[in-house]
Amino acid sequence: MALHDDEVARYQREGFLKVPQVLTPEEVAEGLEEATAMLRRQDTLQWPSEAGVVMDWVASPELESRILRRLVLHPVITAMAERLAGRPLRLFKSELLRKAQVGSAATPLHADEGALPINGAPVTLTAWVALVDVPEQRGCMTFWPGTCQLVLPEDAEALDTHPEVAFRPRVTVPLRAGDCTFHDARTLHAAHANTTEVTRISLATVYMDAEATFDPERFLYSGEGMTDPLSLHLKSLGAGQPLASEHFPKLR
Ligand SMILES: O=C(O)CCC(=O)C(=O)O
Repeated sequence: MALHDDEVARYQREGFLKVPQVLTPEEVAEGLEEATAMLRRQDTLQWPSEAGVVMDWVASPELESRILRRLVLHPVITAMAERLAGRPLRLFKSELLRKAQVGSAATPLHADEGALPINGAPVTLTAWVALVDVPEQRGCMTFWPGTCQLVLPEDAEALDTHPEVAFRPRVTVPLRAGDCTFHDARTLHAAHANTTEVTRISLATVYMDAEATFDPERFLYSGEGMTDPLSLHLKSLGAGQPLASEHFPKLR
């Protein structure tokens, strides 16, 4: 399964792309079973908001699970990521996301770039893979096409008050289990709350330019007591150091 040139051109213009059925039904079933067990068993990190918990997640699930590692470094998904980026990439991080049924909060409008401690990286992108069906009412994502080309303030919480964003068209992208969206780290996106009886489970993996280096200024986690393996490793790095250790394997 490969991307067409017009899909790559659309991604470069709009900053996001939906690709149906990047996973087979068997991969979805196996991944969902593993993900469900992991989310039940492990402590999770949380994104709180005034309206409630946006979602919670297991950081770097690929370190604990051979099955999820296969999805994080899935040959079809990583080949598409490199095609969209137009350059060699490394894994930066992966998160196993859960948006709880009834009672979760919407994911606020934001772009990822300001929260990623990566510089020297012309390209950073996320593959967001649905492990259950994600219609609008289960919290599918909405993207603001072309915002990857805008220079916007870093304050994500304030972005929706900016008219240049408020009056731009947006695209809401429901996904079937096994579908994937790719989005550029500068593309504005958000997601609805999950108002269904089914938990939204997905795997979001961030890939970065193979030459990327560490930018501690953007390391939001530092000093916040984060103890997951990736955060501990990042805390050991100096400014400008290449993100090239075994934590960040090249995709090929
Ligand atoms: O899953 C969500 O609701 C938001 C995910 C997100 O912001 C991301 O993957 O960059």
